[in-house]
Amino acid sequence: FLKSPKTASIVGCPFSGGQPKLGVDKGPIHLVEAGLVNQLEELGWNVKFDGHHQFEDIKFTLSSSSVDSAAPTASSADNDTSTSNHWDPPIGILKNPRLVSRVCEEVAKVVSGHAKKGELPVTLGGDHSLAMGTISGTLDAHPEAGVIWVDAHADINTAATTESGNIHGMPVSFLMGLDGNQQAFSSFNPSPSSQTPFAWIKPVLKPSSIVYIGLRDVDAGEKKVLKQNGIKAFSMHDVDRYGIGKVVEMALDHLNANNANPDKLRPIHLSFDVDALDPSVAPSTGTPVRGGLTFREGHYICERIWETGALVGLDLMEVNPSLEDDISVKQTVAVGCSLVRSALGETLL
Ligand code: 5AB
Ligand code: MN
Ligand code: MN
Ligand code: MN
Repeated sequence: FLKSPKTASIVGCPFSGGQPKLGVDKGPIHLVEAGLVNQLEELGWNVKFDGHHQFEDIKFTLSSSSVDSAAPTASSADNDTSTSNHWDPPIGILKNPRLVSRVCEEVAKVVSGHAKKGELPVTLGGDHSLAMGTISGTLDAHPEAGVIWVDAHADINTAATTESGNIHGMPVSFLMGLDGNQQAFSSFNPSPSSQTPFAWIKPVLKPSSIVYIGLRDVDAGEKKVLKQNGIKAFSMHDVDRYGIGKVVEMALDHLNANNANPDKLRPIHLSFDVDALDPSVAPSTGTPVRGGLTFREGHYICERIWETGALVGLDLMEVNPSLEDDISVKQTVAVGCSLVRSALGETLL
């Protein structure tokens, strides 16, 4: 994972099934239409973009092998994730579990394929449930990789702790194979098969292999999970106390303290939820929380990670161009593009 020669593969994931608000599936289209591919080429990258993944075949297959006897129709494969489909009823309160699982399984294959060719996969969401796919893909290609998760939220609810049932608040728990999920899924299906949702995920993300930056809206159940598993997290309180420079050094040190090969920096997967930024900087997102990262703090994280030379995977998630007014949408899309550029080596001077 050297800084050159370099190919970035854009994986556009217009997917919203991990949460109830329509529009987040339009995020990747807007980011690309704003000129992201060109911008990265201007930075010297060879950019591969083979179109946005539509996942239509997944919806069609799922709706055709409907879990109840209702006749599948083409219209049942539409994009409305605000209500549950008859072919994908909730498991416990988890919404769209089969669809989210299959889409992420597909994303994992795509990301791992690009990464194994030595490319840098840049996944554009879409909602953050997609990180089950992107991080599974990265870890498949780079088993020793660590994750830096930049978000207002910890996204580590289990089936036992989630109060919303929105799977975009849960991806980290599945990547770690936490107990709350094991229990819920074994009571749903005592003899899990490869068809059981999320059974494909190899729960290989160790609690010591992820570090959070930007947290400020963590559910009570999630706080327990973070504590019990000794997971390192830098909240906005820490950003205020230490400054972003120190926080990112501590985050990098934490990942590299658990480095099997101390001579070499651990590869890094950066999963950036745009809601980590303050809503005044990135208003068009589904779960905004005030008191977030400034424009510069967000960019600094990306720049510093680029500077390590260890970046092997990048996600830019939760841009929702259907929320807020036109100016806010433009602003959010522009900041999304500029975060990606910073992570891919755009320097200030
Ligand atoms: B996002 C909440 N913790 O579980 C939940 O935007 C919010 O990917 C999750 O960070 C936010 O529903 C998920 C309340
Ligand atoms: Mn591709
Ligand atoms: Mn978030
Ligand atoms: Mn998130």
